[in-house]
Amino acid sequence: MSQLEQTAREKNQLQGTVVAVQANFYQVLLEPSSQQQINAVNFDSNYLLCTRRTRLKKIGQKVLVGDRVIIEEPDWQDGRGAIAKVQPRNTELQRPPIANADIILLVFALEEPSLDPWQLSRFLVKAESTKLQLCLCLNKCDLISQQQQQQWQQRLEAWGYSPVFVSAINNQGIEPLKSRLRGKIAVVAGPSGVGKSSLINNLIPSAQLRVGEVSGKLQRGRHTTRHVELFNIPDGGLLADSPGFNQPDLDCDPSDLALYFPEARTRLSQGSCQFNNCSHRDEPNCVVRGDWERYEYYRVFLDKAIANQKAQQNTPDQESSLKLKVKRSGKSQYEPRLASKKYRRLSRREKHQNLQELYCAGNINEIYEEAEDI
Ligand SMILES: Nc1nc2c(ncn2[C@@H]2O[C@H](COP(=O)(O)OP(=O)(O)OP(=O)(O)O)[C@@H](O)[C@H]2O)c(=O)[nH]1
Ligand SMILES: [Mg+2]
Ligand SMILES: [Zn+2]
Repeated sequence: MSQLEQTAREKNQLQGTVVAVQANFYQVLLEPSSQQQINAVNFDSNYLLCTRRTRLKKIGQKVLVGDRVIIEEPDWQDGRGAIAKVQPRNTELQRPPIANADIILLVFALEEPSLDPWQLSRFLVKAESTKLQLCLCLNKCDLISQQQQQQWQQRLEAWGYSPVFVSAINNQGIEPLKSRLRGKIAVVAGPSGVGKSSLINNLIPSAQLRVGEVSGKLQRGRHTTRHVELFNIPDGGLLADSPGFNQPDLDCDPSDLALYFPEARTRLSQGSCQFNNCSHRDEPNCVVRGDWERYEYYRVFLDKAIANQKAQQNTPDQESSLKLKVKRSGKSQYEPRLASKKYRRLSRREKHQNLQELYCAGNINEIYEEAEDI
């Protein structure tokens, strides 16, 4: 038993993970360390519906889905509790707002829609840029032959990935996938229609996500747009669905791009380029440039990342740096915007911004922001 667990037990406190937030209520999944206390009172659930202590409100401590929390004074009769403390976060994503995510479960289909290596690479680069762990899951393997599967496997291994081949409809590969997710908080990402919801329903039958239903032109699953929720995988692990999104932007720092290709990372770990700021294009004595399949992708993505960076530098975002102030006289003028809560937060958590695009589809941001501010 850890020191933390021991202290918690002595103080009659419980530990848990927030799995859903709605209005001022937090659904908390109690940790196995609390099982003794649960058994002692014959409580028949692993969940407590909690509020947040006023003290936390006063210090502006937000509680996010994924937060590990300490609950005090559980009311077992009503299944209620109060969150007294939020443990420090390991990671924090803005959209969807999830704390402590460990791993991105990137789902693509092998067929229907057919696997496009360029689109897959865009998602991979985006996911790599979050620095979270990555699990590549290729679904609908029932639609291709054994031989085709082997070809993909070899090709992706050469890229530096070891994908899990699954079929959400006939259970293939589900066990290996479960073992990769055990004990982790995973966030699902991937384009629309690849079977993300089907896969989650397979892993967690009680999730009952809608399948094959695409809402409007934004093409995102309906269930996921309402609120963020972590589903408990019966064999261990927590999983959040996310809306489908077809083309993440390549908006990373161009000089970091090579690090998001495992093939280039390997080459850079084995040697170094002549120039520190080598862009790995035409410079002499470059260790990255070479005969690997996705070197061409790197070049194309690099051009896009550079163009993206230039476009951002050339168009100062008036909206974000200035605000329109209407004076009493009725006249209006632009004034520098003081760092608003929203912008301050974004810059502080820059590291995680990239991931947002894996999830954002249109106005889903507003929906999340609203939910967060309730
Ligand atoms: N053949 C086959 N079809 C599948 C499999 N998994 C899902 N499908 C089908 O693929 C379609 C899309 O599945 P969804 O689970 O809704 O896909 P999604 O990724 O959640 O899509 P969005 O919510 O739009 O992002 C449905 O018609 C599923 O029945 C599979 O393993 N094999
Ligand atoms: Mg879906
Ligand atoms: Zn180089």
